[in-house]
Amino acid sequence: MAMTLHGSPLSFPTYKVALMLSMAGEPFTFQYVNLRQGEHKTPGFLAMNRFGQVPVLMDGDQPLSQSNAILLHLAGRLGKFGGGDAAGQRTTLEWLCWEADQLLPGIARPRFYKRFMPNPDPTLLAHYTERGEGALKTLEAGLAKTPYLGGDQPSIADISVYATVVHAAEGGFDLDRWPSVKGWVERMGGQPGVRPAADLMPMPQ
Ligand SMILES: N[C@@H](CCC(=O)N[C@@H](CS)C(=O)NCC(=O)O)C(=O)O
Repeated sequence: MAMTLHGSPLSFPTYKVALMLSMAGEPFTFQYVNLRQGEHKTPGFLAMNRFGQVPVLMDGDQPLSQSNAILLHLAGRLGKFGGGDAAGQRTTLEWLCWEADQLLPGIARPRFYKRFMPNPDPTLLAHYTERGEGALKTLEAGLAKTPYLGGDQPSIADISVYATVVHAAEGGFDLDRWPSVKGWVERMGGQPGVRPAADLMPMPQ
């Protein structure tokens, strides 16, 4: 049965899951969730995701939440992008935890303040921008050593991190300062199935 992804094309965590499905060649149906209208806090949505956030992936009648947990589920279920051997899987998990803790807030919050808030608090913007710059520095060091985060092949760690970093300019970050990151973004962009968020998750007309 085809899977259904509930979320928004403007959401980096939703984009991660759409990218994984597309790169794995797995067909899915997209169901738009209007966050402005609070559709993610309705009883029906909360029955799928106790956290009241997008994305949710319905795999059959099983609702899955937390984007990196969904990626791990899909890597096991589809047998793709899991990170290879035990050492590669450990490295992949380390990057996934770091992505949720450091990278996503560091890039997504400045992008949210700049793109969706009329008068963002400058202290908060500076705080998260500093975290984003620190995350890009960490990423630059990692990608100077190997072509992908876990080694020679892309894994769910690359998919998770790419979904955010490819939009870094929207948060005011300049990838020209990070040549290894920039090269990796180009390599990831050339992988089969990698397409912009709006192509993978068309908004309802
Ligand atoms: N840790 C979650 C984060 C998901 C998340 O932050 N989703 C945002 C959209 S990008 C959301 O639903 N925000 C609405 C809210 O938190 O009320 C994941 O990776 O799935």
